[in-house]
Amino acid sequence: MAPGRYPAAAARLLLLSSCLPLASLLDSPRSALRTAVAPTSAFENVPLAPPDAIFHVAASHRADPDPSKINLGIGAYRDDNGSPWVLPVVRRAEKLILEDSSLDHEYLPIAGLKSFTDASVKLILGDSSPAILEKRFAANQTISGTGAVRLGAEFLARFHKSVVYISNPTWAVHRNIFSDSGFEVREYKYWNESTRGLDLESVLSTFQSAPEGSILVLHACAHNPTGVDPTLDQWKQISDVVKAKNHFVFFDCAYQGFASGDLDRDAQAVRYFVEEGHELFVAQSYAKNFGLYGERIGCLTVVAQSTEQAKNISSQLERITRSLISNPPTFGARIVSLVLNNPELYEQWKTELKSMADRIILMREQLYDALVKHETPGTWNHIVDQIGMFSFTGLNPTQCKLLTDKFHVYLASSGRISMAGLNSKNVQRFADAVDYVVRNA
Ligand code: KET
Repeated sequence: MAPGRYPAAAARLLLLSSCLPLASLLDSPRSALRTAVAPTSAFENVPLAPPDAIFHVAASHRADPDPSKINLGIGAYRDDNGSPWVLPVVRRAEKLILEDSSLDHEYLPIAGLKSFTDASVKLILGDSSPAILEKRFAANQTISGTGAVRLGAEFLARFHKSVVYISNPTWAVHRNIFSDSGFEVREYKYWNESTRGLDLESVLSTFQSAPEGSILVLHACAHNPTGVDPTLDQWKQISDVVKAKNHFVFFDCAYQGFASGDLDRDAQAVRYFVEEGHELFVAQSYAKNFGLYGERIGCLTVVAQSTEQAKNISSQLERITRSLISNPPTFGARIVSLVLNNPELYEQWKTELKSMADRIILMREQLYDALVKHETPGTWNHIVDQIGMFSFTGLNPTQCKLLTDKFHVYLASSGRISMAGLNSKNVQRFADAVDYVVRNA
């Protein structure tokens, strides 16, 4: 309640009652009394926030009655029929959970389900990571990847207040998370429009000239929205600058296994940085690689310099978690924990994860072939060269709008498409539409 509002209302009531005899106040119609004491709104100056770019695309797609509509907006996997896919291994785990009468609905510890966080650390860092062997890590279960980035940002706002650098372009929420946590947010140029690839020179020179100890937000793999990752050699160059300038790296890892179909390959940047001795944060999401979007299951993994530091950091993450969400939810954590800790389920998961990555790669090839066959003006190699869930097509906002208005294709105005929205039934239609807009807009 805003201070001052009620005292003002009370003063008005006092003035009213001093002018009128009490009896007439009691006699007066109730509505008049209510009008007389209504407090002024605390929200008079609240402006309308712009709609979220990605969720707005999803809502527009939902509202379109056209049966041939195509949704290439949000990064959520669809099968070849365009339907959400519950991984069979997740169904198996759900069944095991439902049949396990020893499970209850008690609160989890503040840092989450330990069998889940332990397995998450191993998944991203690798079993033989120096950070694990030297016991200098911490992990906190979070509300999916977004919650992990936010928890990390809240921690850094208290214990390492510095300038934050996010890539341009990046997942739109990065800027809001860090500015909501009180940071000055700057950008490093990541995308080279002419090569449709990584602008390594800009990345390195920005990091070189950034104030010492800056916080660098890096996509661990399958960069969103460009689908362009540094090679291992380029990661090495980035690591060298980070070391020289004592920067702090915050990896956002929302697509482990989705980029290449191989969990270890997609973790190579994080693991390289750990081997090089960097302290770091990694925000992990199980939305995409387990298809657990709505279960909001993620983890913030911390690599520290010593066991004692890791313990202290962990205690502070718990303190922050307690006031943000008290403690995290159980269901998603139980599913992921069961799968990661059971060798048979783990193997099944890896196969199913690869099948998602492979279908996306197939769609890249089919889209590329169709555009080449059309002789659509421009070069389209980037469609097959980029990796992960998204392709940064290079289509401009006018072309994107025409795709929606004329062809019922929904996508972000940046030209980013979620490859998972394409399937064997609509990829040709999409290529035809792209060919039309490129020639006409
Ligand atoms: N990081 C990145 C880079 C990312 O693309 C997403 C989601 C997240 C974190 C958060 O995922 P979570 O569901 O909190 O585990 N990206 C897709 C969905 C979204 O915008 O929320 C997207 O870009 O479509």
